[in-house]
Amino acid sequence: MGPPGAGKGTQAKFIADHFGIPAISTGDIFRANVSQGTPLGVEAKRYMDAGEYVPDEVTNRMVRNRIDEPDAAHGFLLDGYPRTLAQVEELDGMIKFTGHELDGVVVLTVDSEEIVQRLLQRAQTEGRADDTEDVIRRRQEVYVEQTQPLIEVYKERGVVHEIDGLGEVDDVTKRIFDALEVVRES
Ligand code: B4P
Repeated sequence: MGPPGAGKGTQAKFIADHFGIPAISTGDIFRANVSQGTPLGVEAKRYMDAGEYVPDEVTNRMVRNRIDEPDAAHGFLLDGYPRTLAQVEELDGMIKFTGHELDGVVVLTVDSEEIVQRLLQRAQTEGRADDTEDVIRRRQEVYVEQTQPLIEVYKERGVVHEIDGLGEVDDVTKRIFDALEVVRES
C-alpha cells in the first residue's frame, strides 16, 4: 500500500521475483484492458482518467478471477489492492476460501510533493493519461479519503510494515526485504 507514486509498482516486481510469486497489480490489469479495448477496459478508463477508483464490484471480480489462476496457488503479492474497506472485506473472504493467510502488508511512505514530481516525470517518459497534475492531486485526495484509513485496520491485526519510500530504489527494496524476511523466519 501507499499513495500513488510511492513506488508500489516499482517495488512489487522485485518482491515478486525474490519470493518466486506473481505480482498482481490491479492498475496494470486495468491498463492492459484499456489498451486492448475490452468492456472492462472501457468501463475502467472513465474512472482512471479522472483519478477516481474503479467501482468495487468490478475490481473485486477481477482480483477474484486473477488469484484463481494456477500461478497464484502458492502465494501472491497484491499491488494496489485493497484500496477500500469493501475490498478489505472481499479479500478476507477470498483468502479464507483459498486457504491462504495474509503474511504482511507493506506500506510505503513518501512525502506528497516528492510524489507529484515523480509522477510528472513519469508523464514525460510513459505518457500515462492519469499523470497530469490535476489528476495526480485528485488521486492523492482519493487515497487519503478511501485508502489511508485501511492502514489502521491492518495495524490492528499486527501485519503492517511501514517502509520509508524515499531514497534510491535499491535502498527501498532492501528495507522491504529486511522487513519481510523477518516475517518469513517467524
Ligand atoms: P496504479 O497502477 O496502482 O497507480 P499508482 O497508484 O500511480 O501506482 P504505481 O504503482 O503505478 O506507481 P509507483 O508508485 O510504482 O493505479 C492506477 C489507477 O487504477 C487508480 O488511480 C485507480 O483508478 C485504478 N485502480 C487500481 N487499483 C484499484 C483498486 N484496487 N480499486 C479501484 N481502483 C483501482 O511509481 C511511480 C513513479 O515513481 C514511477 O515513475 C517510478 O519510476 C518512480 N519511482 C518509484 N520508486 C522511486 C524512488 N525510490 N525514487 C524515485 N522515483 C521512484
